[in-house]
Amino acid sequence: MNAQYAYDRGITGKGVTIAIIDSANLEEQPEFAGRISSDSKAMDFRFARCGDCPAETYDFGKGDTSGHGTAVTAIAAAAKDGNGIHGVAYDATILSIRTVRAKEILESGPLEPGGEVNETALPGAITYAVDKGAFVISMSLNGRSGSDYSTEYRTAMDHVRVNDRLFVQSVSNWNGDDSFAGTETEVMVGSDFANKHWFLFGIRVDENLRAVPTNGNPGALADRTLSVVANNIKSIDTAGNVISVDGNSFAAPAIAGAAALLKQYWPKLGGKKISRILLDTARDLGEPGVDKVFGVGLLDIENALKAQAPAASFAAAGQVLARYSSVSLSAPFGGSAGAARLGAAVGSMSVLDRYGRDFAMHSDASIGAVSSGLSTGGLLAPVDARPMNFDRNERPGLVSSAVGPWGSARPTRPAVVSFSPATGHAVTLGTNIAVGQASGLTGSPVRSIAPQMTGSSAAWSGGEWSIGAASGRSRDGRIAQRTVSFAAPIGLGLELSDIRERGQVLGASAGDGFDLGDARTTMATLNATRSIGKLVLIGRGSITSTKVRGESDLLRFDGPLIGTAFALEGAHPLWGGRFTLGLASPLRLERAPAIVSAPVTYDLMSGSLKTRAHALDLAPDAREIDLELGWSAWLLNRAALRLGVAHAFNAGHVANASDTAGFVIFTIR
Ligand SMILES: [Ca+2]
Ligand SMILES: [Ca+2]
Repeated sequence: MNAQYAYDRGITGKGVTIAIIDSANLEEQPEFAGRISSDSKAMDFRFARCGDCPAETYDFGKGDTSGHGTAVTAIAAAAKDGNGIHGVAYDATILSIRTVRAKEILESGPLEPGGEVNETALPGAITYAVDKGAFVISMSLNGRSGSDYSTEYRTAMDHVRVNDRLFVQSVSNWNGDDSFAGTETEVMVGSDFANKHWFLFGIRVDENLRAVPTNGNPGALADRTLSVVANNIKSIDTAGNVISVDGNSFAAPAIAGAAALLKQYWPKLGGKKISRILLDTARDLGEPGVDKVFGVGLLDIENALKAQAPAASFAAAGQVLARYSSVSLSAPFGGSAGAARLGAAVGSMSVLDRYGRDFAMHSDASIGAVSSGLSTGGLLAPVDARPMNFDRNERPGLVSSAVGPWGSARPTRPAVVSFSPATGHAVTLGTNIAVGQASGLTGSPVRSIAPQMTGSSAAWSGGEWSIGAASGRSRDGRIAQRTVSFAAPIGLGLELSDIRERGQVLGASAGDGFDLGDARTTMATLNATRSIGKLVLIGRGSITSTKVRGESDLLRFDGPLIGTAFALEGAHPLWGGRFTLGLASPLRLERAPAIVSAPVTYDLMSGSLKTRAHALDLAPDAREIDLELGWSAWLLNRAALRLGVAHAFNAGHVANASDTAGFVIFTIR
């Protein structure tokens, strides 16, 4: 019956009361230790010792003379204690109700309990079970109607219905016997079937799921009948020894145990709904559909515990969770760390199935992240040819022009022209050159936003002053950058950049139908250069402010995004070249307040979604620090050699991530 699925989820029937109306008022014994309700009792046996004698009642107290009640109870709820057997709901509370007649009515003295059912006590037992909080009542008995107690039976079952409990009964063990027509069951359920939604029949099948020929049948209640393997199964005797048992009696308590498992997990569900779930999720046996041999089919607890809704509804729920999957967060947000944070806020929700049961659903799709690994940074970006040996003391006129050897990697080839309008002054004009690339081995602080922007530049320098301007855009046209820079003789420089992104925010992007908005970033960078002997120290610090407009309903930024970046570099002549040691940190957001529409509940049947606005800061916790080591030299004034190695700590602003890259670049002009 696939109950392991329940146990694996900690569903064991704990806290749910199963009433067993049978021959036993169970004594404490290891299989039921601590779980027999103190309300357990023997129903009074009413009798008269002779024709004229006054009516008496007799209480048989604790015990189980026939052993039937013990064996039935064990199927529902014997302990999973490593000994003997265990019941379906092995942690359930047991309300043990003994309904037996006297073995013999004596003229005087105490009576002995017999094996026969005290039918007059059954309606009272059912009512008592409901009143003492039993959710499910299992009764492995049958009987003909026509007694004086029909009204009581019907009233008792009405009591089950009104309190939304569940009554489970076994079909007859008599071959071909209709267990409904003309029985107390018909009285209880009603010829009009008014109480059928709170009633289940259990019928046994053998271990090969075949019908047992001697079974009775559920008659008109086939659609309220579940099959259970109850032939040659293990139970216990009154001494707790394992025995083999057969009979429909053992089908009903198994169903009661299954109902208790569902009740534990969804306490709000009543007998009507839980029985409906058990029936709907049973596995059809025999001829297709409901039949009198197997009822609706084999009890399947695993299936009953799973969300039930059309497959298309699950797919639609998956789509709801996947709405964010096209989002890809960039390095300033911490890449994968930011994606994990956003995913935690929006990656799961409750789904309600056709029975109103809630299940946790998690997204299959994760939010993407753009790596900011060193390999995507400045190290391996194409290096533009520059007039690297320009000598500002040359006479005025055109002094150099250069075309880089990486032209094939670009739609057009980069070109740089420098000339000297007056002695000591230089003007450099460039076109199709890389824009936004900073010095330092790991490249620009905004390298992860726009690793390759090309455009034009103009710069003038004279004395120790310089002024420059550059503008460029990315190959896909989504990012445009304009920069002005200024350097003063005291070794201080200021650079202001305006970076405009279309449909992305600091490199974070999303797929079709999810517009992150347009971002405009202002970046201010302060440069300082100082020479101490042959050692040159360069420091750079940047601060950015990003405004986002026109974003999605699913994700919007609540105020400007503030980020920082810095770099320190020391350079010293070494081995005929220049040795550099650098410490850098690429752009990292310090503040990125976002409001996301987080899915909360999705109704699989109606498709309605409840969301809530969830505020979170998408700024990363960690900060990437890059340690850079490099050496560059001109060889014969026609070729340049650059080599270096860099290691990133907390790479991509992800705590404890690391990245290492090395490179050798040989340039021939
Ligand atoms: Ca056991
Ligand atoms: Ca069938």
